[in-house]
Amino acid sequence: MTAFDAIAHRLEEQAIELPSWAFGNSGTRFRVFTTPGTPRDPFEKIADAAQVHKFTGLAPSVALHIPWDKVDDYGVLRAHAEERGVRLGTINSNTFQDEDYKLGSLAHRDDRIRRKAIDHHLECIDIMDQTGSRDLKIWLADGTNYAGQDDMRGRQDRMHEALQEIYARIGENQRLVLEYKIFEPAFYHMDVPDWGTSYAQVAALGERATVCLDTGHHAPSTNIEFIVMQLLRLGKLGSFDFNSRNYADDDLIVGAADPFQLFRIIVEVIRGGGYGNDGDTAFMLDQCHNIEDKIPGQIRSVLNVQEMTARALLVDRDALTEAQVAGDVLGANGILMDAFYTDVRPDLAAWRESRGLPGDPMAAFAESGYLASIAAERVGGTQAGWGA
Ligand code: LRH
Ligand code: MN
Repeated sequence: MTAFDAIAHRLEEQAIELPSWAFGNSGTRFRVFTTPGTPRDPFEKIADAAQVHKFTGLAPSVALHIPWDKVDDYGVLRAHAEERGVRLGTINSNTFQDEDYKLGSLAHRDDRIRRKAIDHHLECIDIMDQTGSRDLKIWLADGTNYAGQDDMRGRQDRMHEALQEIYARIGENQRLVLEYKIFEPAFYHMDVPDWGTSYAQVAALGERATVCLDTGHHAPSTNIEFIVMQLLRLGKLGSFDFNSRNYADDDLIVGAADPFQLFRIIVEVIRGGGYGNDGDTAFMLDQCHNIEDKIPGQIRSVLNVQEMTARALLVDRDALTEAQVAGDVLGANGILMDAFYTDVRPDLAAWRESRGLPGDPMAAFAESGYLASIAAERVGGTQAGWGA
């Protein structure tokens, strides 16, 4: 097996984008619980996100969601972020909370409603020009609840036309990433339900249109790393929304529910040339900390990704290929399992300290007293949430 020292330099290439909405309140239809000190605006969300980067060195950018993170001057927000050592990242559109979008947005039959949804995306690109963001991430809640409710073919064609107009506005150094999801909030069909549909739609747009893979958006027992392999093979894996789940789109901490799956996914990212400086696949988290503290939840999340990345980098590729060529079934599997079962935590702690970072970021953040200070400061106002 490869030694940790032989791969440590590759860990420098890791950058994981944090979702601004993970720092606000989130929940389920049953309850959205609150937490003292929860941010009340995008400035406070970014201040909290900057804490994650301060203690881990892993999270240099923050994704925004529009209109949840709408501000008067994005230049001021950008400066606020950069003063705290982070930058503004992916701009996420939102056509799933307006009354007009009850029966869809870009796939809607009504010209006025499609126009409204397209204009929202054009506004998001205007914001990208101000924030310096590269990616426009589009996730559509569009779909139907009952068979026959609408013509699925017509919806695909309308969505394609709308995406074409949006793509035409995407700048030279910008990308459109289309996220798919198998169900919810629609419960019969989603208009972008799987990687194949997202691929078909983005391939028809152009090279700066790619697929976003949210790890919580598949049917149970889907081999997600196979999809990762295929999208990298096709040159269309633009980004990940990392989280974990036991049942549906649970949006739990990445690696919490199934660390081995996270390991297998990252093995395919590395093998497929999508990791770090090798490729162009953005790593983003997309999670909701419904009951646990949000900043520690994000710190734990980026550390989980780093840990599984270190284990995946330890895979002895030459020995693995040799075993695969030889048809050595258990030998090949054993080589992968050796890497997965290697406890890299002590090496990672020492490696962090060698770079001036705390060996145990969770403990260091807890000792910083930051949570108590924001709980004391952030009194009054309205805590941020999904505004649903
Ligand atoms: C949809 C989704 C999408 C976001 C939202 C916050 O389930 O994964 O990425 O816009 O969560
Ligand atoms: Mn997502």
